[in-house]
Amino acid sequence: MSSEVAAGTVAERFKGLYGAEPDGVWAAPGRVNLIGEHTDYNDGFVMPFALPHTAVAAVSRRDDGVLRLHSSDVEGGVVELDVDALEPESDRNWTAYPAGVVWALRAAGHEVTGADVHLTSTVPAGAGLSSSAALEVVIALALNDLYELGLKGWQLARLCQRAENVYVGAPVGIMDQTASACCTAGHALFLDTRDLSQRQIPFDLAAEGMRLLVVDTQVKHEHSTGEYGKRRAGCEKGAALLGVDALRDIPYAELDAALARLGDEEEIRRLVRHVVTEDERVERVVALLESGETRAIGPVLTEGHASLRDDFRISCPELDLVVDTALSAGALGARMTGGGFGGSAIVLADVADVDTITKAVEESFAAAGFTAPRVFEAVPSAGARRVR
Ligand code: GAF
Repeated sequence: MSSEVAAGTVAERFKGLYGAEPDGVWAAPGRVNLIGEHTDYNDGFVMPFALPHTAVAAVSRRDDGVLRLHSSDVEGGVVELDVDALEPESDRNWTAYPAGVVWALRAAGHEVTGADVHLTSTVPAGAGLSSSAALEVVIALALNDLYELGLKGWQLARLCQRAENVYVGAPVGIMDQTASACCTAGHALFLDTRDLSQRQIPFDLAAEGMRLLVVDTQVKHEHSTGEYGKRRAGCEKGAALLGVDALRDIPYAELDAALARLGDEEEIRRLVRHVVTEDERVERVVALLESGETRAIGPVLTEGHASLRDDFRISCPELDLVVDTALSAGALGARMTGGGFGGSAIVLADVADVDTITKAVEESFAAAGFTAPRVFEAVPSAGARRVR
């Protein structure tokens, strides 16, 4: 169902819950990251694009300090909160994401005095496709419009990241929120996470006879649990040992010298090597796409997977199986995407090979005794927007 069609259903349900039409309906997408993994909290480069899957929210403004939240994706009724009483890390439910955005807006000095919200999302949860960022951004955009805050996409993304870091308590970077807020249809977003400067890179695989498949392994991941935070802390330690603000500041040409300076810090050395080489891979992919050599990005994606598996150590048997099987079945490139420890892989393939690859991956999962994966084609889609 498109976000525009879902808008009607969501508005209808809103009326049933709250007894009046919503002031408007907004949509914000999940994302796939083409390349640039675990570089965002190192001030580096990323290259996500928006999925057609969105969180869709019907929202009305309130001026009495009450925030009412309801989702048709979760059991339970309307949750009612007092905006003055919102407290970081006090909520372990889905409501922490929208409430966190209200908290972050108010903490930044924006006078947001409440809202009625009903939402639903088609972004698969726990699949590494940014279902949380979509939830945050759709609320941020709705409140930005309803309270006439005049904030730009990148500013909303920063506030959503703060909501997730401080209110939810997950130490994520800025990629997912910026992707949801700023991506445009038919493009991948080349983002410098240090200053949030952006370039929209045309990415129309269909025109070139290729497809990008997303394979959701159905292995759920959770960022607020330890491993993501450990990698982040390890990267920060690496930057401190090397005397730079962030690993972004280690030039690729000086990587070997930097690694040598890390002495017997073997684990830190692996993290640093991943981040520095990954930034270089993003720049290579941008250069290839801009010179029309789209097929040639395949091996760079695959290199990225090896680095995440062997150096950053955040893959899992299911993700590795997708990559190995897809490559053996003729894929041009494949890698895990997102935070890791489960979630999804992406596969770049010629149209003619899509069915063979899909079947091979499904059969390999069955043979390994893994839960059947969910495979779909990812088309670069629009970023957050008002749909009604
Ligand atoms: C998750 C985080 F939310 C992002 O900020 C990013 O670090 C990503 O993992 C890894 O590239 O999606």
